[in-house]
Amino acid sequence: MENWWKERAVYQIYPRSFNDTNGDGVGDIPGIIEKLDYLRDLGIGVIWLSPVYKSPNEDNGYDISDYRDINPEYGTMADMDMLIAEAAKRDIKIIMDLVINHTSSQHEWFQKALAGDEKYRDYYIWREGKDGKEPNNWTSFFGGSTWELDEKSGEYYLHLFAKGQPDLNYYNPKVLEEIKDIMHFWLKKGIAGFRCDVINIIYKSSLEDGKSKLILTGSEYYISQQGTHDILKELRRDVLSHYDCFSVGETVFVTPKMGKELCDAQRGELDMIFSFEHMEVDQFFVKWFPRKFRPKKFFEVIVKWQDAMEWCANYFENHDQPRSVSRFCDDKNYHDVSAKMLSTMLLSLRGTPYIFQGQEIGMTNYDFKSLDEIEDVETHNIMKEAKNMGLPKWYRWKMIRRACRDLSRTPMQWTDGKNGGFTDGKPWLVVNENCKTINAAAQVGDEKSIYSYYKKMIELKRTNEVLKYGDFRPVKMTKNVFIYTREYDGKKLSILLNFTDKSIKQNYSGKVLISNYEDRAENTLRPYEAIIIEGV
Ligand code: ISL
Ligand code: CA
Repeated sequence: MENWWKERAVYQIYPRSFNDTNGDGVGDIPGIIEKLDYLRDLGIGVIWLSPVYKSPNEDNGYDISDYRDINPEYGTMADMDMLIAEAAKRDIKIIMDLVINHTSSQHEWFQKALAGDEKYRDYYIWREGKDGKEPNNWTSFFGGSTWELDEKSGEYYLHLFAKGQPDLNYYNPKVLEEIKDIMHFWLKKGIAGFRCDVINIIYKSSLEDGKSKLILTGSEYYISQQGTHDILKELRRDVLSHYDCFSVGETVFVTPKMGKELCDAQRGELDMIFSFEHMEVDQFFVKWFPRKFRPKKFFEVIVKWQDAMEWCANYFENHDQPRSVSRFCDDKNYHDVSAKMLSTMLLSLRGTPYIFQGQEIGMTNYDFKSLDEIEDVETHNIMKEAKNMGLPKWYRWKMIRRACRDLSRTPMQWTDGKNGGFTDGKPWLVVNENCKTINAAAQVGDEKSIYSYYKKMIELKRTNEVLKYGDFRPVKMTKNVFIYTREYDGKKLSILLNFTDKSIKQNYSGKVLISNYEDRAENTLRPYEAIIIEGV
């Protein structure tokens, strides 16, 4: 018996957009409880809950002002305890987001630091300016400098993300002790682990000027430094190893070599990581410079990571990424079949599958009409920069359509009714009008729906040893066709995927385990066809 976290499908909930029960237009914890049966029926074994902690929401909860309290918008601690208990009744485990690179600037620690309290000042990273300017040339993930002036002290503080997200100082051992306490607090409540936000950049080995201009300037001094490895080992030794839990690291700019080190069981750091390379095939350097999606490149990157890692965290979507059916397939003419093809792929790769809310019904990117419709702090910051750089409007909109994080954050589409059944009030972010046709209510009872297909794939993955533990081997990668095998204990499955709207000649034989078409076409893969066969 391997670890349970290798045997379950994970479902990511972005609470703000999941289900609103009190009509304030914001999803909440009682709303999640209400939908637990839906998730159990789908076959979900683990929920990854994006942050529900107290937060001023400059970055929708990724700016935490109290790690031991619940954002009142989402409910109370009693609601959270109830969620954990109700999920457990349905054999669903919950992992929480652990955001420890930074806190919110509203966190008590930072407030005390601003007030000049020596102890808490040392929880963050402060520097004097240089020649009347920022201490170094580092650039933020969300645009502009990583430094913000604290007028009162005349010093700057470091923030790799938004101004309201000051970075913690891991040179101060007290900070890590605080983090350990917070982790114990939640694990004792019965949660089953953490998704560790930007965990490979928490330790900054130097604050010198950075060299790179192509990716973030300064990043060579914080990506996967030895100090981070040391912290992760300590967290495993002092916290995680005392519970039945797992950790998945969100690791930006990670290479296969770094990934292997972070997940090496001997070293004892993380259990698995989210890598980014497959999410970068449709961009030049950074996501804001769009590039045409080429399936072959995507296949190659997937193969590279399947080969490199002992165990992968597979995902095609999350709250920072566009909807996969819009991005990699055809969400208009082949919506149904292409969403099912992606499902086939996601759940037949080696590793733990992560499904982002709405992916299981084939939700699509929302087509934003104006900047006023967008809430995301990152998009607003970058658009200001793009405008100042003189990029034309048509190109700025191209950037938004490729990279805006709100593309996938629009509320979950439950029904074809008002606001897609998400809220009775005014939704915090616009609901996609295609909820009229794409919604859970229409799909749950329909054997042929995308939802039902996900359900079948999840069940197949859960019960089939080959799909769970089989070796992965690429067999064919052409411009648009990807064929690979999984092999275990003398048994072999072949997975055939067609990433175009054209039929392609392809021989295959054997018993079909699952397919997104109802019949079989000899020697052909039809548009976006996906087949798993026993044999070759
Ligand atoms: O979308 C991105 C920015 O261009 C990603 O690089 C993203 O910022 C990066 O993956 C880190 O994401 C995580 O940490 C951020 C938070 O805003 C994201 O929502 C979270 O997933 C800061 O906490
Ligand atoms: Ca609400």
